[in-house]
Amino acid sequence: MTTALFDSVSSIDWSNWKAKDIATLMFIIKDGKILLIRKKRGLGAGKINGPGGKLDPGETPEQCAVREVQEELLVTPENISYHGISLFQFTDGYSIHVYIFSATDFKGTPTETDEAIPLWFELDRIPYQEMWEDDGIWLPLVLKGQRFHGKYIFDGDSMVDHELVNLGPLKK
Ligand code: 6U4
Repeated sequence: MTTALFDSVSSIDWSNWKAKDIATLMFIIKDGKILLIRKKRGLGAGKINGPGGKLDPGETPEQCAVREVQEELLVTPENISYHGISLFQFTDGYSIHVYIFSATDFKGTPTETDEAIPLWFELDRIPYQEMWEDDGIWLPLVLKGQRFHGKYIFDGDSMVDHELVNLGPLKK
């Protein structure tokens, strides 16, 4: 018999928890629209998500977020804000710690690459049904300029539990 190790947020000792991967997400929001991607490979391939990816050695989360948008969409985000973190524990043992940023401007033209197809959406037409299940919980806080801290338990593509703390407006 196997016992689920991770079945709820409260079953985890978060003070000693360390993610297997550290990654970032960057949401460019300009002129009433948000720039998302159809992810072509990696974790969540096929889903719509923000651009982002895993931290390279020696870079800060913000540097990673900018680099990933440059690599995935050939644009450089500008006027960046930091919103907070999302901690994901998967029931198979995988875990990922994601730093979340937004930007109000960018340089360049969003372009399809091997990793991603750029997609603009009106802010009231975000395709949550094609995104990770947690996005519907915290992306509205990004749109409202809020900071937050979230913890999520996933069994494959299904979210089994979560806890989200709203930390208030962005720091100026
Ligand atoms: P490689 O090919 O290793 O460079 P990379 O695109 O860096 O891949 P990958 O595929 O491991 O990273 O995916 C990590 C990305 O997936 C990060 O941008 C965070 C995002 N991500 C993972 N779980 C998520 C979730 N539950 N909700 C969400 N984004 C998630 O919105």
